[in-house]
Amino acid sequence: MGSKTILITGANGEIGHGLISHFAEYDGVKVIALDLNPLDETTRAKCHRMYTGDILDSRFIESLSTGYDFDTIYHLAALLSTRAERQPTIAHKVNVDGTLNLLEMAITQSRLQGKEVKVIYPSSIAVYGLPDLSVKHKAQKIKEDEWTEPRTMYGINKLYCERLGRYYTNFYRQLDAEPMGGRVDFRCVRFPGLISAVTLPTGGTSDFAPEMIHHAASGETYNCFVREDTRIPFMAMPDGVGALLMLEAASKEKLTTQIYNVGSFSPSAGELKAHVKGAFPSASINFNPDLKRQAILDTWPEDVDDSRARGDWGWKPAYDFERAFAEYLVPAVTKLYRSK
Ligand code: AKB
Repeated sequence: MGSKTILITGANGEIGHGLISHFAEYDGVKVIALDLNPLDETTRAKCHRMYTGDILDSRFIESLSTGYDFDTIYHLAALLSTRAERQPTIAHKVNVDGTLNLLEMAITQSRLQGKEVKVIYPSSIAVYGLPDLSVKHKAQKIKEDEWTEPRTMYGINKLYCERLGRYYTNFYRQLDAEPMGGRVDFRCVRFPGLISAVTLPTGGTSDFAPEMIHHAASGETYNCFVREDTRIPFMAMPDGVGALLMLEAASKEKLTTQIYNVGSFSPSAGELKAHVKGAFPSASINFNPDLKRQAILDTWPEDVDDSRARGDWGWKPAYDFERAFAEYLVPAVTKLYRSK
């Protein structure tokens, strides 16, 4: 992989942990981790340096920039969709102003180093907004530029930040008499709901899938907050981490866009329940829809068309629905709760 310095914001989340473990295997790679909360000792030991700080603190971000020459910034820090709906102004600050601070830092870094700095950004299926269920059913796998009419603060934030990323790459300060130099190479994947066997997400609307699996493994009853026929795309966490790494590694000439859908499997909540019951027969799962959260999920697509990612940079998930359960989720969650 050669030597490089990588900044990871939101490093304490599950994607951050996955990236840190991956990069720890390469001698020349220095990871600088940033999060509001300190990392556990084992994860911290895999980083060159860990900073506890806020992406909204532009002085702090500037001071990071003077200390390192970053080749790539993985900007993961965000407030997820349900939480963002409850605290919209805070979400806007973290999700938008935080991203702006990081893009500004990337452009400064790029100028100082005289080369492009990559910004890898996880967006979400929340950028889509289908008007009603019949359109959702008819639309099936939707393409990147279809139905981008988000109805949530989080979806709006993500869509806008995708556009900010494009602006910083293609049109930054386009009226300046002299080009200032410095370019950001912004690359983004739109994630489906991610399911981790190790941690439970907080504050997302796709959380019903990981919650159902973790409750079953821990022997707790789960009152699922969606209808049984709810269908949105999901992905096993290792594929989520893999998608970001593949997109970072892709050669620029092959990229025909900066924003890529990535898909994996797309079960209904009822099909999820059947799989969970197959693995944990005594699991107690009831459907008790929260109509407001349900309304958000009804605007998200049933599935995404990820042919651009497949064609441009060879995207292919390692885990389909069966394999995700059999080889990743069930063994790992069983182990997790056995040891608790
Ligand atoms: C959420 O539900 O907010 C996220 C997402 C689909 O982006 N998991």
